[in-house]
Amino acid sequence: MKSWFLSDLHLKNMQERNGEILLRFLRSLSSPTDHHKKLQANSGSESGSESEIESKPTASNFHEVLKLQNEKSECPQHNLFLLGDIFDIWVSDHTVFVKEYLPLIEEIQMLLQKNFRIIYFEGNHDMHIDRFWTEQLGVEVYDEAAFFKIGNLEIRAEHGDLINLNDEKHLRSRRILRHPVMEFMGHHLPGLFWQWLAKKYSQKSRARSTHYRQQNQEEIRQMIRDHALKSYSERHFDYIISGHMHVFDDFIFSREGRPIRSINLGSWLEEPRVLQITQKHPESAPEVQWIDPARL
Ligand SMILES: [Mn+2]
Repeated sequence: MKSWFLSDLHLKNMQERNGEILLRFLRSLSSPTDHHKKLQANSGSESGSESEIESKPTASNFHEVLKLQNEKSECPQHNLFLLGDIFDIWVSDHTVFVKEYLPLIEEIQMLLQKNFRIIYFEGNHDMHIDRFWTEQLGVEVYDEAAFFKIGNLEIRAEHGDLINLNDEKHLRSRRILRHPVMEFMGHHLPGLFWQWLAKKYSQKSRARSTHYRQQNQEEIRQMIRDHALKSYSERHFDYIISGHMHVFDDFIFSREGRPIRSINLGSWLEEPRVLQITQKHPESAPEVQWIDPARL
């Protein structure tokens, strides 16, 4: 069984580079055979020997996905975790979003048909999405941290917008946007209105937050780790995985002689990245890999 985690693509449309990279990645999950063929074709045209090709993490990943697909009875279900802010804006079930991101929706449907479990955490750019993603697609949607048992691992997953408790501006807007009145407006005001509103604010806030992140990388990393420790004291886990902060971090600390891993997925705006956790047998140690989906 494999589980993949990704977040913070902030896709404006499917034509942008990360949109294409995401589609290619999802296709590699739903039909690994085609990609395997393509890979073989590529290896023929490249000057590198087969062993060099084999040494690329993406290539070996394909072989494994392929193997797993062939042994379907042993791995009834893979998990895809979308940890929020996948889109620059998605509110409720408005047609404007469904149309804009249709190729992605179709890939998601394909994966669901192939018995993938898809879990979507709302971020601060995708809100009240269950009306489409759960009711029409069948994706599990969460708007706060949740725990998952994957093999022998206990995983806490969340978008991560509660990591920085000093960001009062964000916390206030989170409260407002999740208020029942706003939820009502989210469902009833036209999608075009939300798209317009998001465009209006996103450029300004992105420029500001990018600057802040560059200046405060170490401080942000510390926040991510502090949040992991605090969360662990509330309820134990093996991994905590989040996004939102746009600062990649993969850190292991130890509690009661047991390793605890704190991961922040960073953002595709800096670098496309997918976390893959492979559990060959329920009791075996998990294999953790970072996949560069741009190389698929
Ligand atoms: Mn966010």
